[in-house]
Amino acid sequence: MPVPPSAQEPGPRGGYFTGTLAAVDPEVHAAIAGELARQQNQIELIASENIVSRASLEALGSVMVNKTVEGYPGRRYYGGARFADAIETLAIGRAKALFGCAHANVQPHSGSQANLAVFLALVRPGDTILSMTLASGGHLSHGAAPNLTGKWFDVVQYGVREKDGLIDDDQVRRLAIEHRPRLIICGGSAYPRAIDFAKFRAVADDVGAWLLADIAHFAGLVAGGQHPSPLPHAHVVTATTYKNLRGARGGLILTEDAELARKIDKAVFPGVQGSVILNGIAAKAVCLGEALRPEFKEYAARVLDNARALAAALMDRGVHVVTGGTDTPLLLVDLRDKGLTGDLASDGLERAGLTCNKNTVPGDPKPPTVTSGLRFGVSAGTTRGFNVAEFETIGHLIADVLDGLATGDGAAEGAARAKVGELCHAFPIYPA
Ligand code: DSN
Repeated sequence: MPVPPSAQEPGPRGGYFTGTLAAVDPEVHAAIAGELARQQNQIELIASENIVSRASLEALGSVMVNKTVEGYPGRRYYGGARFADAIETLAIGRAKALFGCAHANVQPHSGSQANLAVFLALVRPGDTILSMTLASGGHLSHGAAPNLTGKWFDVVQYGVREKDGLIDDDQVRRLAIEHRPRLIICGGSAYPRAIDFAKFRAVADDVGAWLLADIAHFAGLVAGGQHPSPLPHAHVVTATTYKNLRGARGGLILTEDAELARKIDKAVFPGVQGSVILNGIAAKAVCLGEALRPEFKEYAARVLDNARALAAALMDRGVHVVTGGTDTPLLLVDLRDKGLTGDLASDGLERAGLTCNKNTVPGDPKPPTVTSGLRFGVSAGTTRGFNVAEFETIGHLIADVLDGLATGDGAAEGAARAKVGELCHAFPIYPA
């Protein structure tokens, strides 16, 4: 007869319920320990990343991972849901309070899943949608050709003006009038400027379209009062929790409209998702609770100051910052006048301990695997404690590395690496 795990004698690695990861699976443990050291010793400038609190880590690693539920609080398809309901109800209430909206769905596993659910709720395959091109800062899940949304819908896309990198409102209106989309999307993953949601809504109203605002990259600024809210204007808003909301990975959908709320809930479950990732919902509840505290407003203000300080330091050093600055936690750099490509530049910066991603820029002649640009974000560094002075220093370190790559000065990366080490040491994360 098999012996249940609870009755097993602990072996050299400990028992099923007591053995630590280090003892049970040294290979996985070593990779996680390596990642912790990497995060502690590099400066994270990837715009979609942040550093979650100890409390979020605890919620994510909790026994909620064992529980399966489908449906919504009070309307589940499985028993034993009392505490699952309590957690999801908390997360929903906190999301509504944080963004000041009537309805929140906290179940999307990611921002892409949230967007897919909105498509399912609002449009049918073959319908026309209008969104921003990936190359201009849009997102894969907004109708990019290789994505399901690009294959199943008739996608018309607006871009940004090559001369200033800004959305061309006239182009948006002209395309909307010409193609009469059912859904218009604003927001994206590499557009650094504030979006005029009211203008987008006016266009949507004129052509009878729904307006979706994807605020994944600046949801924390909206929550912290540092960016206009899309909610009075967009019919539906999607966001992620893991960028500047500073939580674990996941998506959110918000709306003010009760009829749309019903459609969206049905689209998330059973439309595009099955059971709920409850440990993820617990972690979302934690980050939303943290974002409701007064200190989060101060964090959001520091994020914006830091992003602007980084942009200014780079421009002082002759680096071309697209649009000449930023209104969000991210900024985009065009490397063409330095004669560099994004892939080589991001590799050089990583050798110097500065992690970022290559990114296409407006009018980019290079493919997405190469690119002519870099995207930087300050959300993680700000969580670490960096302020304007540190981001000015980081701007100069980035410029030193780029100049070193452009001139063949091999010493630049090593010098920057030493300074990165000092900054990381002075602003530790997850101290032992
Ligand atoms: N959308 C990707 C990004 O912006 O980096 C992942 O969140």
